[in-house]
Amino acid sequence: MAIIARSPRLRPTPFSARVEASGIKAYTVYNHMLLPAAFNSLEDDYHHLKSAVQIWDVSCERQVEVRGPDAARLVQMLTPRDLRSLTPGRCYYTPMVDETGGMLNDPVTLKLAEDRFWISIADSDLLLWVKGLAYGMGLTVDVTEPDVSPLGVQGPLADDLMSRVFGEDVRSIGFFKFRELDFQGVTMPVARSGYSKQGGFEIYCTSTDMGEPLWDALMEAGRDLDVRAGGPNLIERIEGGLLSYGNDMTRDNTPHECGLGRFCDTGAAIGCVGRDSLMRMNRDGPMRQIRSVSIDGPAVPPCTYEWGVFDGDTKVGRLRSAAWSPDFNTNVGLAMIGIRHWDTGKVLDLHCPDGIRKLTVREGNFI
Ligand code: THG
Repeated sequence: MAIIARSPRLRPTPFSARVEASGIKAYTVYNHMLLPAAFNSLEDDYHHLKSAVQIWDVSCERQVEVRGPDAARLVQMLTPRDLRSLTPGRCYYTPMVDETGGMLNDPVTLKLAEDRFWISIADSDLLLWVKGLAYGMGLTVDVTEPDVSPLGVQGPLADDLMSRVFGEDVRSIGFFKFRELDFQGVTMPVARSGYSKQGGFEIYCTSTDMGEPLWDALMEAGRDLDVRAGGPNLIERIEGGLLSYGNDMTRDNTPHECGLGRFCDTGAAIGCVGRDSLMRMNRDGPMRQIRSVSIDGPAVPPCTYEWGVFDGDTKVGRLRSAAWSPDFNTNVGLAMIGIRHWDTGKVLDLHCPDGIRKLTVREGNFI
């Protein structure tokens, strides 16, 4: 397959030189930035992620900073999650919707201070929507993309590695909480979060200049832990049911269709621009929803567009992500399935590029 041509539009990151030196094999593009997709191979990276610790260049999780007297009001306009309980030092997974209740992004929102938030975005230009709302509503806020690049430390040995660089205190950081910690004289929020189910941290590197020193310090400290460069792993994130905006969901989906209803308190989220639409739809519940599925047969080819899910001649859903899972010895996937077909154990036909395969709806995620 052809390579991707480089130009300033496809932004490098503070860690790009180190990622290249680590033998990157495949990138994807995310928020107009390079995101590592594979180093050794998808499967080798997967086994290593589940057994050791990896450093992830997730700089592409760009921050939308909202700062000023109207910051809290503006951030609540974006999401049906009730943010009154979001206190400084905490992170919330926050579905963000437009006025129709359609998903615009599914970021992690950090509250740095009463008047200052970072919205750590998935792959859509959320900054433009936030700036538009701020301007249109005449709000007193600054909406910017600061020089902040998250670096993930993911895997079962993440606590051991992080404690060597940031001190033993990191072990007591709670899930989806962060602390401002010092690295070589620069303060960086360090959160217990990340796009895997293996546990770990995200360091919000607050200066491009500190990117390489930070990467090097972690690699050096973790040599005996077999630390390696890695990235969000397609197989592991499907097993864990971690959704990918643009792959598993788009603006055509509500949070409830995405199974994100547990992160919504729509009635209490006064000011959310999608509140009325979501309240109307929530009366009856969604007509389709994302389900974890297994797919028979050998390893599926890469799912580059949605594959139809059929019950006989009737299209009842679409598969959005899939990969071969070595640990579960089957193909794992995430599919949007219609209400009459989404029951656990339901067997449907998946129309793959290489033919028709059996697809089974699961009770929950694999991990
Ligand atoms: N970390 C940060 N920013 C991000 C991501 C991240 N931005 C882009 C993308 N990932 C946003 N999407 C997600 C999806 C899932 C989770 C986080 C961000 C996630 N979910 C957990 C789950 O579903 O099990 C826990 C959520 C919770 O309980 O609050 O972690 O990874 N900085």
